[in-house]
Amino acid sequence: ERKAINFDLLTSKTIKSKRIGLSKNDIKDSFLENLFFHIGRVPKGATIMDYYQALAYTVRDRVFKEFVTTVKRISDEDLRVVAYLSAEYLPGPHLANNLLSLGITEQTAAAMAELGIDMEELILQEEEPGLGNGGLGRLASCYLDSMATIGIPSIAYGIRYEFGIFEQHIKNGLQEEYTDKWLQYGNPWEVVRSEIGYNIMFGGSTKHVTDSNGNFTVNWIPDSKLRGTAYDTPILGYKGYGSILRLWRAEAIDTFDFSAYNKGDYYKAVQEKILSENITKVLYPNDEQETGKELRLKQQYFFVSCSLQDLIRLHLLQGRILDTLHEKFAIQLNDTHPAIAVAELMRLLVDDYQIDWDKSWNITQRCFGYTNHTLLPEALEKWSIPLFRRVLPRHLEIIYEINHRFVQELKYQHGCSDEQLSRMALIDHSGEGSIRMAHLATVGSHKVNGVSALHSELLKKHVLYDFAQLWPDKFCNVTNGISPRRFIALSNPLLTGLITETIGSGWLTDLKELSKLENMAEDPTFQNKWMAIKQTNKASLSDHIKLETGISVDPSMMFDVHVKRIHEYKRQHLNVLNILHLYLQIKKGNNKDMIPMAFIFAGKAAPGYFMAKLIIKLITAVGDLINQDTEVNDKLKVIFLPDFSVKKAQHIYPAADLSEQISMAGKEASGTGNMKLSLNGALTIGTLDGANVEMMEEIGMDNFFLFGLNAEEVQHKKQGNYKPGDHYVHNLHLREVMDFLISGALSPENPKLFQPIYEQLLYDDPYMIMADFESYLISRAKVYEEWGNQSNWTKKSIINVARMGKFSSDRSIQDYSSLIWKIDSFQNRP
Ligand code: CRA
Repeated sequence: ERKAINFDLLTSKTIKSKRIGLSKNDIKDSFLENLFFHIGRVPKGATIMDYYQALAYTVRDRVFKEFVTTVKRISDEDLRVVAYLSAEYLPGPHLANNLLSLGITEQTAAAMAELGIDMEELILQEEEPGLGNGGLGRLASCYLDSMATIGIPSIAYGIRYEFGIFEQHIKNGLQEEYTDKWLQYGNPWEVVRSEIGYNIMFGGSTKHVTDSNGNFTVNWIPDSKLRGTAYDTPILGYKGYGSILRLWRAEAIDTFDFSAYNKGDYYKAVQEKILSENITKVLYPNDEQETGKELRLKQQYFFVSCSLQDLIRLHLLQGRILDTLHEKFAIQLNDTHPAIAVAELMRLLVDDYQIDWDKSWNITQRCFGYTNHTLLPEALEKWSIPLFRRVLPRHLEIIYEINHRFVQELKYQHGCSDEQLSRMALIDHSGEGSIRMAHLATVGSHKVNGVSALHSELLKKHVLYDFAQLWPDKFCNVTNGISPRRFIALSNPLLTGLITETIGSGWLTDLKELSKLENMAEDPTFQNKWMAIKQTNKASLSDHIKLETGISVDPSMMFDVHVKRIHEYKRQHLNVLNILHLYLQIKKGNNKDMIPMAFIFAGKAAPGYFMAKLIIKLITAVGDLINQDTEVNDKLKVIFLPDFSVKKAQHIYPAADLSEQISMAGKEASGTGNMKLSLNGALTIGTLDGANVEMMEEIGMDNFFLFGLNAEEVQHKKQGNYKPGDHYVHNLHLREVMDFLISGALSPENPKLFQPIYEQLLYDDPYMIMADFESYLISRAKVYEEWGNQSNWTKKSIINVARMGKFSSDRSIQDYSSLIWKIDSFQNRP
């Protein structure tokens, strides 16, 4: 219990003080002060990293001021708050983004310049927190940015992995993984809150007891305990409000086991500490692939329990009772990674706070919303029951109880058949038995949403069919979006400048305003400026490519960009088959009118994913063949940029001409790279998958290169008798390419290297590459034709940008707020 904080002390007086002032001189003074008092250096002896850190602290102080102001408002007005639970975040570098949000980029650069320091160089020093695998983690960070920008009271919870996503190196064309070192030089953006910590229990057994008054309670007697400590990173919205990213780190409760120490076993005494800290050591590097590992379950439970205990503390601190928890918090589950929250909240309410089951269940269901991000069967989380019992014995009992009541309801209220019951149950009884986390999340939430219109439909039709029949109103859609601050204002300052000069700056917080650019699409002067900017961005990427790979790329080539995680369903290998086709045409002399093209790939493969790693090797092998062949390399270049990250992505998107969004229809839940590239003026070649469908609706058929089977056709073909070999027989180009693939020419040292890809395509082809190849080539022919008329291409590029309004994450957050959270933004409040 502590006294109420006097916020006024923190805001009214200090805000005006120099300490956090926003003028050039204030920034300069703070910077020098931080360099001396925080880093312990004088300018003469300081390294560039010292300078970066001093500037980071200078900016962080100013961000905290906004955060404190927002917290005061939430507390004063007793507002409803979103708690976003996600096992992954990919915030990207903070410095430049915070400067942008504070609106102090210019004066800070000037302050640094007066000290003889190049601010851009400092910005490049920052190691980004790679606390996620791909789209899901980045989406969470875009949503945080939007909640803070619009002013949705929010707190985001996650895990402070000591090692984030691995660093990808390419050696001999193969991916090698190195540990990520994001905390190597400390992290100036976070504050450790040592006083905010919770005990977390694991294992052991439960004891059911009835006391002398006849009250029934359950005691969980764990066999280990550890402590989760909060690490806070303040988040600032664009010229907006504050939010917080609260990440939990696992620590031992007693840093030392004294009984062991006293017996002289020093090693054992330290061991517990080491084991405890293991929980938050490392991010599992799998994108949409469940591993079922014990440590992963522990990670999930650890951060969920810390977060829920924290919410309960905050709730009670405001002098409220737990019966109203759902009125004050909307808790969003980012996929099933935090779905154990349903059982944990029940445990906290029923066991720790002695609230009866029905009331607790009512609170629980009304608190949670669940977002599903994938239909891929290998990504749907299931926990084996023996493992679950070992780690979370009490939660297993609670899940059995939820399941029992649910099954009774299905049977007696809804008259469901035994078949339906076994399909819908939380427990899958096959084998050793397992818990279906998507079912737990669905039953325990009041709303379930998919991440694009198509995905939400398919969710209702397949994965959660029975649930959607039972509770049609529970299901809704919120199409993903991206932060225009990070993915154009920060990453593409030249284009941002041109747009703002043309239509004003309102578009950065109301992306629909981009539609005002439509008038300019055919204006030759505007087109020229537009093209010149793209050219400059391409030249800059080309320099970067040279630096990273040693390969020269002529910036006048068409930049054809395929950047995302490497996965068979995303079909990087379909792109490669086309490159080989072009190569073979050149070799045959059919290259008269060919457009010079640079194919740029980037993306990480899960370390244990054989096919994905082989696809990387295939891309680099094709690159080695083509980039050195003087007969070909003025027409084609193939680049694999290692270690894709938010930072790298920001460099690549602005330079793209063509965006490859070519997943097999029905597999990509939404995609967000598609939006980022289009917002930077790339035209898309893509299938009717995920959010591509809605993008095409907005952008128009004429400005989008569509190809391939749609989701229904894929489904139909799969149920029929699909024979990929038929395409091999009937399509000459495909045959040539496949024969070349297996010829050994790509890997003379190991001629059979690519046989697994070859055979899978020819005999199985689960991702319908053979079926879509011809259509892809036809669509590409249209790309070449359009590229031939640069003014027309530029017009389409402008139209693409002008019609991206819908895909701002601000719109997504508004949808979540009105459909699911029922929370008003500060902006809409008096
Ligand atoms: N891998 C989907 O595949 C989607 C993001 C964010 C993914 C993407 O199509 O854009 O989520 N799914 O919604 C996922 O992580 C666990 O499932 C992704 O990033």
